[in-house]
Amino acid sequence: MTLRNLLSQRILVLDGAMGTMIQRHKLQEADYRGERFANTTILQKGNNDLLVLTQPHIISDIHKQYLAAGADLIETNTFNAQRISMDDYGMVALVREMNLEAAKLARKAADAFTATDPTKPRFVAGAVGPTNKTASMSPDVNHPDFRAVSFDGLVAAYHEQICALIEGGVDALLIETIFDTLNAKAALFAAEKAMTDCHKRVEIMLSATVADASGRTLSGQTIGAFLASISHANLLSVGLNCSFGAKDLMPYLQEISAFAPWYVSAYPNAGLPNQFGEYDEAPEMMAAQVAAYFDEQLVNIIGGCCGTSPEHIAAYQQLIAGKAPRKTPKPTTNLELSGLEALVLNDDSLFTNIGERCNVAGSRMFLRLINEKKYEEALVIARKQVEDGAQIIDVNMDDAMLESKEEMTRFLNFLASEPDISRVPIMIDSSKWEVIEAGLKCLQGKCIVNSISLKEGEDDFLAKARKIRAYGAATVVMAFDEKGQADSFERKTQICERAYRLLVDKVGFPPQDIIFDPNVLAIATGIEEHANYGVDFINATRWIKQNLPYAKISGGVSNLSFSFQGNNRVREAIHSVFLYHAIKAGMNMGIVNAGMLQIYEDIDPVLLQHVEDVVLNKRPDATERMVELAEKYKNEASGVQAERVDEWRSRNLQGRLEYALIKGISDYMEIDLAEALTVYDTPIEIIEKPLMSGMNIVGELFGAGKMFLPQVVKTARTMKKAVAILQPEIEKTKVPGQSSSAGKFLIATVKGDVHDIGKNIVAVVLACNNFEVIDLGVMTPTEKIIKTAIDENVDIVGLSGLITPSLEEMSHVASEMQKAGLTMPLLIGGATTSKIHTAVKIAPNYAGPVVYVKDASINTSIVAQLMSAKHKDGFVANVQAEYEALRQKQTKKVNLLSMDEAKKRKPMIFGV
Ligand code: B12
Repeated sequence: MTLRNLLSQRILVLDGAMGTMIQRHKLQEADYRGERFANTTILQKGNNDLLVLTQPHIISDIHKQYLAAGADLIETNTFNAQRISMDDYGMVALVREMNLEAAKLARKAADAFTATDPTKPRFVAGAVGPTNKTASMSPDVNHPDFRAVSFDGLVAAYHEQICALIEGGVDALLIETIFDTLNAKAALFAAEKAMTDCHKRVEIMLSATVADASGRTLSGQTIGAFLASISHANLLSVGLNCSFGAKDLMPYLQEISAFAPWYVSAYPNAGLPNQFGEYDEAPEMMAAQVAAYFDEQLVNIIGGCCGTSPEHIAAYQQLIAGKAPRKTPKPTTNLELSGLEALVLNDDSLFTNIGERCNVAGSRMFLRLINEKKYEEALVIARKQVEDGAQIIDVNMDDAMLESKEEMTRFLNFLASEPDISRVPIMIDSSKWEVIEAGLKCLQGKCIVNSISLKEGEDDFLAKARKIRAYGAATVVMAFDEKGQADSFERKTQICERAYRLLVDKVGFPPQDIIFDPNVLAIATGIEEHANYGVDFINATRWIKQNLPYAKISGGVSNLSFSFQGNNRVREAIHSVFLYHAIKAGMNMGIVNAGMLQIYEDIDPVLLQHVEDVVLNKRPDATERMVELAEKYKNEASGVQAERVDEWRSRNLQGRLEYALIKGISDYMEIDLAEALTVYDTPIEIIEKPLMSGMNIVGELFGAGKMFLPQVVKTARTMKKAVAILQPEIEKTKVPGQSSSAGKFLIATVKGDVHDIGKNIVAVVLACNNFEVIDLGVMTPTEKIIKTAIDENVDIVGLSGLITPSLEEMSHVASEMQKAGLTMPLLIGGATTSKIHTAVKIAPNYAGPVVYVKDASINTSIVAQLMSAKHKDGFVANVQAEYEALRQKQTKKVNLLSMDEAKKRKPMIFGV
């Protein structure tokens, strides 16, 4: 029976703490040294890993206690047994021996228990700790790019340790207490290498630790980002250990459990140590908390970390009887990338734009700053792109006068120190493999390599692809082969298909991690063969989408309009038209200059016609006609900046406000809003009528691919500015003389959602109605909402959400509120929410009142009724009756007919 087989049948129990069990022996310096190291000069007290050599009976005895308590799986005493940590004790030379001995001790103990009862086989996991150094962060505040340990240094240390553990006979490796995912990626890299070198495969288990209530690792990654970063690994299990006790670990475990395509483990510590350094959570207490993991079917492996003992393990062992293990979800076919946060791209995702300004070959300013070693200033360029809506940042250091490899490493290390920037995934862009590899060694997140190709033949292509996989990145594949760059539809599709088959069949590369760049080449060059380049790209994109499942398509958009350099109006129009058609054909992402995109709908009709002709190669004289027309725009500034002031300023008030919003022009907001205040009854009406109508147009254009994210970000800023201008006016509507609080209102945009304009408006309006508003901001985890609701004893909770996944998140918050025993009203709002969804999917999860609210002004009256002792019950009863009716109606709708009945009722077409 293998570990994997057994896991498919039941929950397995892992052992508990080693360190705190050793502490019970109150060992002194001499005990640690034993006879063998009596004369060593460095103090050894605390070097627990050394005990496998100096006090092996103590370690053996702890293993046996855990096995006797029922553990199926015990860990070797090797948490720190690698050269990086052992350097502190001057014991580097003993690393191999320690790991071999530790594995043998655990093996012997486990085998002895298996021999007494072969129906319960026992297994050994080689413990591989995080080391005492972190590869993603600088220990020196003055030098954010400094690293105390490198990826290569970690790989060498882990390789030595893991080889010895495998030779010593472990069944699995448990890479644990991960606080920096880059360290873990180095351990995974080393484990694969060690298994190849030792000609033996063992299972790999991973376990991360969350640092604080933010639910992130110490190096700043969310659980989702962590999962994406390790998605390349061939794992047995993933999970969480240590942290802050079983209860508080629950929400993070729920998240891992929902998504991880492997078995899930949890071995929390016995709470945080108290003021005396002791752990308070007794076995019965923890068992009760752990029981909740089983009830929710969250785990496949349970165990204990710091402060837990054989008594804890025995208690868990009793609990698992009859409990079903967690079911493993199907592996995803989404492209999952990450920086500090995850970026998941599926078939429904909108176009993803990649910021192109951190490229020394494309931005003179960036090149100058890198040349002058002004990294802090270069970071401003990266930050600006993220603020403007870039979801991935491309970094390129390919300049003949630069030490590209060193610059790539340094800049990526600097980037990692800026959470606002490093929250997005990075695209490592270079034509030199050594620069790409240097970049791969710096990033804890799952990044994209840009790019590899068949230029140097299959062997080179396969070797690079395997390396990329081992580092855990996705890759761009250029349509380039031994014969050169693909320029026709046939060549593009042929090369992409060949590359796809090689990657998928020979390397086992997940198809969703392949991003083809079928080459965006310049059109309208006057050379006839170039005329169809745009069309060939678009058609190749469509073909790839249809024939190479899950692969993505990207491209460098600005190349297309190269012939019109210096003529920004025309270039912007060409980019927008091209993107409009390429996205429809399936283009998923592109390297674009966010500042060089026109809104498709707004392109001057004559220009649009000419650009469509030239991009889609619609007529033989398209280039000629375009060149001729381009003359007209030559001296005009960028269409994005040069708004035709006169025309739109003469529209009516609603038209002007809408236009300003859609274009993101704030310059006239004060004047127009002052006028609006004389026209509309209340300031809130201005928000809800003309401004909202503008935002809705933006939403429609965005949804139809006619507006791109950076443009929407600009719009959002303008809307926020408008709300800020109106805020003092809204405050003036405050009822005078009412000083005491009308109640406490907690409001939050739910986890995974960044939209906050609507939420902020609701908060302002409530505050003006004398509510004490607690605003938890965006991306709020459920547990934070619940904790604040309890701690602050709020009267009402309001959730905002604008993207589809928020709907499910809101249902989840409702059920967690129910579990926490809350009863206050729950209000649901935001563009994607609806009365029907609230009634059918959210309200049934929560016994307290649940009310869908369409907008901020209705909210005021709803809240007033909910706070009124006189009206509350009647109002709630009405809402509940209405929602019940909606649920009934919905149930009827989905009641399907039987096959016979359906046949009977088939429509009579042509009398048949
Ligand atoms: C502006 C905007 C953005 C901005 C947000 C900036 C910000 N700080 O909020 C940016 C550019 C960052 C953005 C990003 C994205 N967006 Co967006 N965005 C919009 C847009 C155009 C307007 C939203 C808005 O602010 N409306 C104005 C406010 C005032 O309206 P409101 O929020 O509905 O609020 C009112 C009421 O609903 C109510 N209310 C709201 N909340 C609450 C809460 C309570 C308790 C109560 C009582 C009432 C209430 O009161 C408010 C005032 O009356 C909408 C389109 C649309 N029509 O909604 C798309 C839209 C919501 N976004 C969309 C998408 C897909 C995205 C992205 C995924 C795009 C991408 N590829 O990355 C990302 C999401 C990232 C994430 N994880 O959340 C889609 C969602 C589709 C879906 N069903 O999932 C939309 C619908 C656009 C579309 N048609 O495709 N977006």
